[in-house]
Amino acid sequence: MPAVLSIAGSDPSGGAGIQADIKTFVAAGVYGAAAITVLTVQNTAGVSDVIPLEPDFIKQQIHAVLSDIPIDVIKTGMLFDDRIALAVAPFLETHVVVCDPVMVASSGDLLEGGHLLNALEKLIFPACDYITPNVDELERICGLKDVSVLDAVEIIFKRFPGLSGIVVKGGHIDKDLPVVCDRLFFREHGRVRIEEFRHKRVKSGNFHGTGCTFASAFAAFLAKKKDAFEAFRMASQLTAGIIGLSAGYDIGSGNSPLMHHLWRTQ
Ligand code: PXL
Repeated sequence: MPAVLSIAGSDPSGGAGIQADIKTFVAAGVYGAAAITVLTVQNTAGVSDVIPLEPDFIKQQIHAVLSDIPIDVIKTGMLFDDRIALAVAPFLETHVVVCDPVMVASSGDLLEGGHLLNALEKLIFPACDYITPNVDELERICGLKDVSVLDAVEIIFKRFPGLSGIVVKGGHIDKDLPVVCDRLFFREHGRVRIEEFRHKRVKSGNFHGTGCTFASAFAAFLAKKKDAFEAFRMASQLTAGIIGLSAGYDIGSGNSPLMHHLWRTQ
């Protein structure tokens, strides 16, 4: 049975974080486990508070899962600060890891405590196989403003020789165009191969948890032993499909979440 462990934060409104990850694992047809890093207080309108859990308690959760259940892929989400990154990092070495470098919510709320970027770079990325930034996160990670996506990717690949792939989600790029283009940059024999997946831009505004969903779906399809390109295409298709299905269903006063339960695998 393919199984994925998500190490991420809790969103009680069910739209993002651990809750979105678990729904995605079900939709993608894998067993899902979840170790919680932080509790947030939030709803569709935004995040109003965050309590990070004790790093030792987070370690115990991860150890309890990994020592008991065969996990194929680990997906990380909101790691929040350097103390949590330090607790999580040792568990990543032995697994395929998809890291969603969560720093800011789509509502604009900051999802980091202290020294997060530095901790991601020092402790987490060196142990990852894939990262799934949006363009804002890509710029922050590469450290340059107004850089092309390809240049940013090349800079990041140089700095992290163990990374196999960078998925850049297209939702935040060229927002006026009717098409969204997600891209996988995959390092193969010293070259970067680019795979693109285009889908219609949905103008719903129901995008809460889209990033969590994409990264979890990608991790799930890798756990199902798809290669990186197939896993990327299937994750794009699932995420775009659920965005489309969710368009007519607004819940909450703010950025409405995705309706994972409407997804049926063909
Ligand atoms: O979408 C990023 C994200 C990840 N994890 C948690 C969140 C959010 C955004 O709100 O709340 C827990």
